[in-house]
Amino acid sequence: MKKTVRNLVYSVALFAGLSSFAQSASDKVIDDFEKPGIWSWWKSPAYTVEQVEGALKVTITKAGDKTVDNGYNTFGRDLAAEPLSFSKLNVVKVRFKLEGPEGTTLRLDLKDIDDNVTNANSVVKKIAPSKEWQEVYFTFTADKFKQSWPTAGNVDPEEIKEFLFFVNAGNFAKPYTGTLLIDEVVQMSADGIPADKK
Ligand SMILES: [Ca+2]
Repeated sequence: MKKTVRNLVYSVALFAGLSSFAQSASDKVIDDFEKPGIWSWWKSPAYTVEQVEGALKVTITKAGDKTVDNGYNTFGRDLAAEPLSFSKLNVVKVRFKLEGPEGTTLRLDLKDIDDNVTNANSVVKKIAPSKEWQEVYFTFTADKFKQSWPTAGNVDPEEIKEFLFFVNAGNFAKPYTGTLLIDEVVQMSADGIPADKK
């Protein structure tokens, strides 16, 4: 009897867990910022990062200004403990809110275990301020796995160990100051991208 009750409790818990799993089965949540503490995120001097109400709050100061990191200011996540394969799940979805007087750009580069970075054909998205959460999708097709700086090379899509985000990268003439909130970062397949967000 006890065992039956325990199994029932377990089944209900499992069902509840599955029901709350709103993503498609193949999606991989990289971070949702719900657990206390920020794990494996790092930043350059143009940013401060903190955890606020289940999101990563990135306070941006003059990103793109050439006097800081040559105008390519990054923050990112270290995935080295479990490198990711991008052969099937080749899209990164970022759920975000931009608080700022105007829009800017968000770029995502991937770094492999040999420190090669997808910077030859970088994936850059325009982002606009909003009161509601929005989603932006970074798609890494095969042509994106190339490095041009500091030397030319290939990036291994099977062994990605780091995400590097850039706000307003290289826009030297107009540095960006504002706040970016990131609610969730998800690795997913290209079929999951809504038609209007491709
Ligand atoms: Ca969250």
